Amino acid sequence: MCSLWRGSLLTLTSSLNRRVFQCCRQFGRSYNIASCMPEAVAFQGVSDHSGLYKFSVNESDRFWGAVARQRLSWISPFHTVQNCDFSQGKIKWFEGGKLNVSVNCLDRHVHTCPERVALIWERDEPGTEVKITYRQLLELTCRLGNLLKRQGVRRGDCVTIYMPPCPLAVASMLACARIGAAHNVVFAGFSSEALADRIRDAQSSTVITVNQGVRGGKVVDLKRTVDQAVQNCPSVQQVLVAMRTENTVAMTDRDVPLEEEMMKEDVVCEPVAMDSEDVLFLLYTSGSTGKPKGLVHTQAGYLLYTSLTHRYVFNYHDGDVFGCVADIGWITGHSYIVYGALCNGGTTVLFESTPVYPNPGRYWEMVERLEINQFYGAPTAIRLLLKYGDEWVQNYNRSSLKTLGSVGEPINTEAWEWYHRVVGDGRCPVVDTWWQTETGGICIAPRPADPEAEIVPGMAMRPFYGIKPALLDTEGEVLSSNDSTGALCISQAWPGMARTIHNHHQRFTETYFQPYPGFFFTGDGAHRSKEGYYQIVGRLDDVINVSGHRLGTAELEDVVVCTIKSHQIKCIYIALRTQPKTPNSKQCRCRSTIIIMCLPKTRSGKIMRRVLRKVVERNTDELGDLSTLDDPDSVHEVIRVPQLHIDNSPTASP
Ligand code: 6R9
Repeated sequence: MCSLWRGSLLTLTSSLNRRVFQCCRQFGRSYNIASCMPEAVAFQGVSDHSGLYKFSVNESDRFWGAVARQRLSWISPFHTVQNCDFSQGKIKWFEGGKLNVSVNCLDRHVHTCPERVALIWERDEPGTEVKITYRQLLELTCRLGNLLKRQGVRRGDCVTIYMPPCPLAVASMLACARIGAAHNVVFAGFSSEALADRIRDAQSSTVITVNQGVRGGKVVDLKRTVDQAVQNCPSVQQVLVAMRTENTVAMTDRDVPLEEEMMKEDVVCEPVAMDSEDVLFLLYTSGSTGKPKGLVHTQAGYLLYTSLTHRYVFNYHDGDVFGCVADIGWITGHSYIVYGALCNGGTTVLFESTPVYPNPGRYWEMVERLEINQFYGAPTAIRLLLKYGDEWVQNYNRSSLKTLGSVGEPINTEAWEWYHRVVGDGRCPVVDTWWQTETGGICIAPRPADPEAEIVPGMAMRPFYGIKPALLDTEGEVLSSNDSTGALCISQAWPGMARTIHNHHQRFTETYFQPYPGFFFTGDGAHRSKEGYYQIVGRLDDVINVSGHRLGTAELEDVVVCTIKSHQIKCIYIALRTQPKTPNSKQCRCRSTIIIMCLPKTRSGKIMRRVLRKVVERNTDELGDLSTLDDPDSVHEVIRVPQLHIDNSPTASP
């Protein structure tokens, strides 16, 4: 443990009397509409969940207007709830309103419960967690905000943050929000080239990093990666360096020792009044062409949407400990570790380690030690842990768990069942949450719903309030009946959606609004069951047509994973030679390929399908941006691997 790190966090805070916060359940036990959402009492004719859902999509101005007034603290009120036009890619919410996101996430909770724990930093070394109260987090944020201002950061600038999950990373994000700067968090595992691309695209003059990261017992020289990156980034004038380990690193004139300098700053930093539609952050995601897209999220709508979904999808209540094990470098970390959770005054875990360090019991040992109530993780980790057997789970007390969440990929039935039966002892709802960087927050999930409403394994099921999904066929026609499969689109705007791609508004409209005019196109395919529940079948450019049935990779992988259990076979992938994408793109011959190999995965654990596709097409000179790959060597293995082709045209034999 670096004493400076822990010491500085503690000494940065003054001692206030410990106040016990009130853990009051807002709602009674009986099922009345207020137990769905208190605002709903004022919505005429709404008496149950399905009535509230219908109201939220049919009377979307009234719904979002009421919720925004109720749940956010405004400096000045908004005059227009929404002003959106999909044909131009124009999305504006709560115009006229002014607020500060950091005040909503910090100050207002400091007023009511200063000693409530805001962050539990679950450090790589098990059993060394650090708790930060709301009062302490506000102080860290203010000092950092003042330091950024002293270093010349102004409203409208964009600060790049290259840090592992830690309290100073969260304070850096909130400090930007406090002084009106945007942030651009880059996952602290990306290469220096990937980092440089994102710094240049965001035109950052300031980068915040740590000397070294610690993950799975290994020390990583993050500052060195930043040094390499900024050599090719003329915009960068300064690099703020926090100390995660005690090891000194070479500092140049450009570098600023973060803890030392923030100690000199005042603990009060006046929050800037921001317009609802000012930029809160950029977050880069890989596009299908391989060039990263800087998706832009703004202040009020994003904050409202993430806090509402955090509250109702996970059934989060005051006093609960929310354990999302994603990295803050992904949208899941932004929306549910930081903004949604803190806006709700929640206690949120920052997980620095890996699911298997020091052993495959890590998650569940942590659940026991921190008494986590909601656990939110990725199918890829669940599948990995499943292979190690039930004992690693059963060794620990998981009685604190109330809800289990899954995100990032389709969760196959076997993994879902194991998560539910073994991890949750069969008593916790499992919520498979579908959403994207572009959607800002969860759009489809089994909860909220009527109490006791069924949850079908491996299905995201129900649209959230204000989300109106639509399935469209390749001709661009809306599929109105149930039991149909098509391109998943969303028919009307919601406050959490991205506003543009940084510096590329045209690419934004082309990618999301032109494929199906009048709709937001998600790029995913989905099936709507007879009962009207949604099941995501995977990215649309991965959908293949087998004997007339459109099958997603999710379904195929599910079958293959269940059928083949050989230990020699590490991974199996089904790629294809088709692009049955949108009405505007040409339909190609459909040919699928099964490859047995190590999968090229992104650092967030997603299979990089576009790379596989290029390999299948023997187009290895055009692999595109590989900067997000976890192990670039895996691509060479893929290229070498023998391929088994299945041509699904009627005359071909496999
Ligand atoms: C939150 C996040 C978005 C893409 C999305 C889809 C896939 C996410 C999923 C899921 C099936 C789920 N995806 N959640 N597929 N079921 N529950 O992961 O954002 O990194 O932008 O990825 O991930 O394909 O379009 P992001």
